[in-house]
Amino acid sequence: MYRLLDHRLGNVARMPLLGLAILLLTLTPVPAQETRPPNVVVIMADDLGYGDLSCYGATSLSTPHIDQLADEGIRFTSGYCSASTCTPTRYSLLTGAYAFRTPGTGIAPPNSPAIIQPGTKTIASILKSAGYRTAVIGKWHLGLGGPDGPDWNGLLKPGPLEIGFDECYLLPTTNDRVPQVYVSDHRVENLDPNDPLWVGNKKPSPDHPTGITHRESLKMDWSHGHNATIHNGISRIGFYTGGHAARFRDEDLADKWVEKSKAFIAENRDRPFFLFFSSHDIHVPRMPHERFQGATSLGFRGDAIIQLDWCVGQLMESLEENDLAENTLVVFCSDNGPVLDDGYKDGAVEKIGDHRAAGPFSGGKYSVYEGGTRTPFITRWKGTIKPGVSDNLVATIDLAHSCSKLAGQELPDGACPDSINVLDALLGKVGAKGRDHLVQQDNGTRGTFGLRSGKWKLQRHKRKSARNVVVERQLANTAVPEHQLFDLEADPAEKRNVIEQHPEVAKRMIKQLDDIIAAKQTR
Ligand code: NG6
Ligand code: CA
Repeated sequence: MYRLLDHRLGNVARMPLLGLAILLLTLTPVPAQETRPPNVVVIMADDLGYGDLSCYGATSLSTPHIDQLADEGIRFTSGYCSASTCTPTRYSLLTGAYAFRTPGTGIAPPNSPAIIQPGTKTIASILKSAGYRTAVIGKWHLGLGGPDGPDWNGLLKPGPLEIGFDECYLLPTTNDRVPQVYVSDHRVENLDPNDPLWVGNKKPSPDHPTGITHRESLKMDWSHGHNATIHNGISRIGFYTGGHAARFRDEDLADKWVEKSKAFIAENRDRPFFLFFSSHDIHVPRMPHERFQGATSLGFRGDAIIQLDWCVGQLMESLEENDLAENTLVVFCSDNGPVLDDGYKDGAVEKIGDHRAAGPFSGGKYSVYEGGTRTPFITRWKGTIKPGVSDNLVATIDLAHSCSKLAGQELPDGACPDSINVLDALLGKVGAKGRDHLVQQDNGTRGTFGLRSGKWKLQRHKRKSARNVVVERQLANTAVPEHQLFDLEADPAEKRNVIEQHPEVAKRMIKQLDDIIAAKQTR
């Protein structure tokens, strides 16, 4: 009823009396479902692997809230993000375009300008034009500001608000990149103008303490990179000074995302909304709240998974409290596969035990092996989705097109060029098909790609080696031929290259990959 009523009342002021009378006569009850499309909540985890949840086979820890989501919805076994690092996956989630088509979409540095240009059609802008209230809460990592980068002490635009979000509450980059402040809409929150924030990539003064000069003072040591400015006892990527009143404690991030999300859900309970809940968990530095520290035997990496699971439980509770669980499509996904040591000595490697973060797959973050992009993927819509497990191929890049359909919107010409409408598969409709194929990329290394099509997986490497194979549970560079072909049904770990046995399949897929890369769009 909401949209129609709102639209009709919007015209009242401009109507003569007779028109008003006719309007009132026609204001007969309209079934709520007809005019109010469901809310969409996308929960994106950071660096969470296929095997990191108990509903995906983990036995070293238990994730009851995410497991419940899977029990009440669909757990996908071929759910993917489109890249094995953060920025390109997020770029594609929002724009529905493969990131490899646009240079400059790799991992964004602290002072990155906005990567998605104002006016670009995104999942948020499309849902907004369908009458949704739209918000992103949590990690952004898609740059802020014009070509000169973010004006940390002024207006941080363009950013999410210029590409379809009504509101945002952000960790602007990643938790391991400076600065550790919240961005609320266009500004750093709680910034004291007398203590301006400076962010740069060079040491601001010879005596500026860093992870190198003050290593013994750190509460978590670094292993590679991450040795510049120290905040909260943790040294980071990049340098910054000032903005002290605005700085957060890493331990409080999850609570903050939940608090802001609950408020957003409650405020918008009477209208359709889109919430992109963008968790920083389980990205480094893994520093969960004190109440989760020690929750698992896996160290802070495992404890951060428990914190993420708690967040999901809180969001689901909030939907129940507001009586919205039956009117909300929830999508749970990850932005790339797992990594153990990603720059800090947090015990992830030493305490891994039997835990297989990528499940049965090889590779992980940074890799085009399946472990890099095949990740947990769950949809739930109470009362509409029939619970189950699906082998349909679906990907985060498809959410833009699929959710626009859900909201009754046609995609504008040229928008979301690689986003396929897989709504029926996401909703578990009988006979629904997912994607036919998916291109998997790493951070954007020119020429390195995976192509999944049916049971087949083609890998293309233009470099002679790739950081792809798990060696003693850590990613390592190994020599690779230019093309490899794997039969994922027989060999999910991509250990037996069968390109010589299936030259016709390889030929077809090499051409298909070349054609997709050369094309402007695939939908
Ligand atoms: C890498 C960082 C890594 C992580 C990654 C981005 C080093 C040595 N490594 O450059 O720690 O920050 O970028 O991760 O600095 S992502 O999930 O946001 O893509
Ligand atoms: Ca990530």
